[in-house]
This record gives sequence, C-alpha cells and structure tokens, in this order.
Amino acid sequence: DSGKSPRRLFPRGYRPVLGSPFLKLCSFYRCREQKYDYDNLPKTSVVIAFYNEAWSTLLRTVYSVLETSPDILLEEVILVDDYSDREHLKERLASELSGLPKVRLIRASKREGLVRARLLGASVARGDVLTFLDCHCECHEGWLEPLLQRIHEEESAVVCPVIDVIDWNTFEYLGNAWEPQIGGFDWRLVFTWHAVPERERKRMRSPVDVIRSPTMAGGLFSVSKRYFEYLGSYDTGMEVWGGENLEFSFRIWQCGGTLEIHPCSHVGHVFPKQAPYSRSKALANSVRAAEVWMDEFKELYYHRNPRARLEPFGDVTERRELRAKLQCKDFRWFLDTVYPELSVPEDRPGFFGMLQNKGLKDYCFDYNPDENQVEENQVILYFCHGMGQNQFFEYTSQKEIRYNTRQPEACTAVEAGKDTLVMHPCSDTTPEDQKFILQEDGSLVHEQSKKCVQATRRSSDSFVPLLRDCTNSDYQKWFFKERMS
Ligand code: UD2
Ligand code: MN
Repeated sequence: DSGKSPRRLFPRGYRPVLGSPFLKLCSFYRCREQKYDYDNLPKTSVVIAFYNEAWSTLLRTVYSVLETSPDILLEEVILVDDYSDREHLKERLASELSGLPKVRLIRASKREGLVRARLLGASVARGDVLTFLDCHCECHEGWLEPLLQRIHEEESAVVCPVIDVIDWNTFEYLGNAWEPQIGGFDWRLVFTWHAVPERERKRMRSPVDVIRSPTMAGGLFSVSKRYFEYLGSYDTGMEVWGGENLEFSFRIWQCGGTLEIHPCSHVGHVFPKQAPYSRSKALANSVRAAEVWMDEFKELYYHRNPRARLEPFGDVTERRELRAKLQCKDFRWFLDTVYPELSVPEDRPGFFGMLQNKGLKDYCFDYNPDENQVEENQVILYFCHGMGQNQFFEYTSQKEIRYNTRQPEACTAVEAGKDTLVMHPCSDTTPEDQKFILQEDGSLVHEQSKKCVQATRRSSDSFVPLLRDCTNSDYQKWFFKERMS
C-alpha cells in the first residue's frame, strides 16, 4: 500500500501456464482464434463492491478492467463503497478515479454487505449485462468477449470466467495450471472445486465450449440485467458475506437458467487468507438458502451442522413466493440432473451423528482430515462436542461408517493385519475392509476380521478406537447420537 498510482502492477502480456491436460491446451489455442461479433454484442456495466480494500489491489482491479475491455463492450465501471472507514478510500480514492473514463464511484450510506452493495451498483447500471467482480482481481486480455458472446446467444446463461490465482503474499499472477474446475458444495453448504466430470466433457462440443457448473464461487460472473431481475436478483436478507453464491446457483438452475464457466475468459483473484471483516453472518445466509431451495434435503445440512438449525435466519416468505411464482424445479431435480456427482447421504434415523462410546463416556469418533495425526488418516476419540463437523459419521445400509461432512467422502477401514481405524476413499461397491456390523447391543464388529472396535488408551490423555477380540465390555459398545442432551 505504497500510495503510488499502480499504472501497471500486473504483468503485461501474461499467458497462462501450458503443459497441463488436453482440454486446457486445446482451449488455449482455440480461444485465441475465436472471432466475436463486436457490433452486436451487448454492453456491460462492471460492478465492483468493496469494503476496506487495500489501495493497490482495488486500483489494480479497476485499471485491469479498463485496459483489457474493448471500449465498445464496456459501458462503465461502477465501484460501490460499502461504507468503508479506511482513510485512503475517502477523498483520495475519489480524486484518483475522477480522471478515469467510464468509472463511477458510489457510496453506501451504511454498511450493506456484499449482496445489497452489489444491488446498489446494479440499480444505477446502464449496460444490458451486469458483470460482477471482486475488488482484488486482474482481468486478463480477452476476458470479456466470451462472457458477452455467450449471453448474446442465450439470455438465460449466467457465465463465469475461469478464476486464476493471484498469490496472496507476492501478488504475482500465478494463473491456473490445470484445466478449469467447476463448482460444487458439500453438506455443510461450503463451496467446493471439482474436476470437469466425464458426462460434461461428453456434452461439450469443443474445448472452447462453456462448461456447465452446479455452483459458482460467487464473485465473478456476467448476467443479463433483465434476466437477473427476472430471477429475483439477490436475497436482500443476506448480510455481509457468504451463502449468496450457493443460493444464486440453486436458483439459476432450479428456475430454468444455466450456470457456466467459459474456458476462454480468465480473471485473476486474490484468494484471501483473512478478510478485513467478520464473516459470522455466513451461517444465517446459508440457512436462508437451505430454507428456500433445498426442500427436505436441508435436513442433511442441519444434521451436519446442528448450530445451523438454531440460527435465526429472518423471514424468507418473499423468497419462497418468488420460487412459486417462477415455478422453479425442486432440489431433487437439481441433485439428479445438475449435480449427480454429489453423493446424497441416507441419514437413517438412529444411524448418524456422533458415534459415542458407552464405557469411555463422553468420547466420540473424531476425524480431522486437516490435522497431522499420529498415524495418517487415523480415527481418534475425542470429547463429544455435538457440533457435527469432524464428529459427524453416518452408518450406511452398505455397512460403512462414512465421513461425509466434507468432500472427498471417506469411509472407515482397517488395513490387513492392523488394528487401527483409518479413513479411506469410499467406493460404489464397498470394499470388504470397510464393512462394519453395528449390532443391536452396540457392538461394532469389523466384518472381515470378526474383531470388535474398542475404545483404547493411547497415552495418558488420549484415546483411539482399535480392533480387539470381542468381549462384553462397555468399551466395545457404541451408539449414535444426533445431538448433546
Ligand atoms: C467468495 C467470492 C465472493 C463472495 C463470497 C461469498 C469469488 C472470487 N469470491 O469470497 O465474491 O461470493 O465467496 O459470499 O468468487 N464486500 C462488501 N461488503 C461486505 C463484505 C464484502 O462489499 O460487507 C466485498 C468485498 O470487498 C469483495 C466482495 O464483496 O469485493 C467479496 O468479498 P471477499 O473478496 O472478501 O470474498 P471471497 O473472495 O473470500
Ligand atoms: Mn474476493
């Protein structure tokens, strides 16, 4: 944040890294050959909401839009200040921008959060297409044309660029070494990235065709202004940050639109390691999305995040009315048709939640994929906390003890000759070493070895489940509990 005008903080003539899979290579060359119908493409208003952003990243975003967008396609750049209080974003920013063509700065009169800040920008936009960007981006040559071309062809398409990575420490444009990834979510309603599935590769007519994506990351996309309004723009009951990306994604698909990523459009983004504001509203926002769009599947979310069920989420009547008015499809249709890769838990009553021991009271199965545990991927026992997450397991009708809170899903297994419980990838047909029988009396028998899972001391203050010869001990008795009582 040196204070100097960053005329060119981004590398000139940057080209994405080659050497990755087929699709990427083909699209790289084919994208450069694309011809666009400039005279007939719609013009766009670029809307950038910001809250307390650093000077250099904010200006880098603005200058890169101006330098990479063909004049004829760019109506204006609307910066929306979401009631920032940092000094450099006051008069100094206004004067920096005042000399720039097409750039408008508007300010919220109170903190609105990103949803209402973006809508404030959209409400004054004059272009036919709205293009939303985060305030720490760098647009890459040729980023805009494919987005507008696609919307010109199909008004109900909502189109995202490929999001390249800008390094959080060095601000270097790292690009995207692999082919584009698409968006999904896990059952905590956290956004996830995935490889393009085989069925989608088959559907694509060429390497420069759009890639359909079940969800979007949220920050970077173009949408016809008229279609955005038809779809009900955003849920204005959502505060600050989070949840609006999944809500909008569900709504686009369920109400008849398509959500796509254009492999020829690239925009870099600084993925924040920490945000300049609290993100505690994300939970309520996600609950609003679940309550309006997910039908009975919202229960799968509540099971994995019991706090969500208790979170006050305000009134969603109007959003439900919108759903009825637009005659949107149900969530089962979305899962079956748009996101068949997502495995849908069974959650049979009595067979999900904390897996608690009877002898070692208050201790539960616990699996933390992020933490380096004594043995890799080992299941441990920890004080039952009732918060779902790392202590949420599901016993399936396929006899698996599944961890399906996050992706990738994992299944409890015992390797041949060992006595520790570890998590392995699940598969469509359950491997023998992943089968457990939960008996009426609470015994948990590993089917292959015929041994019982027993709560066992590992050190003075830590416990693990291990396979032992079956006895009638309470340390070998287990039961599922949905919440703390
Ligand atoms: C991702 C999205 C982001 C948004 C978010 C979920 C990308 C690259 N980013 O988080 O756009 O969808 O998921 O909500 O897809 N802002 C305000 N007011 C606020 C808070 C934020 O104007 O109260 C602005 C902020 O300055 C930024 C944008 O909203 O321009 C998104 O916020 P972020 O960059 O902190 O979110 P990010 O990228 O972690
Ligand atoms: Mn961002």
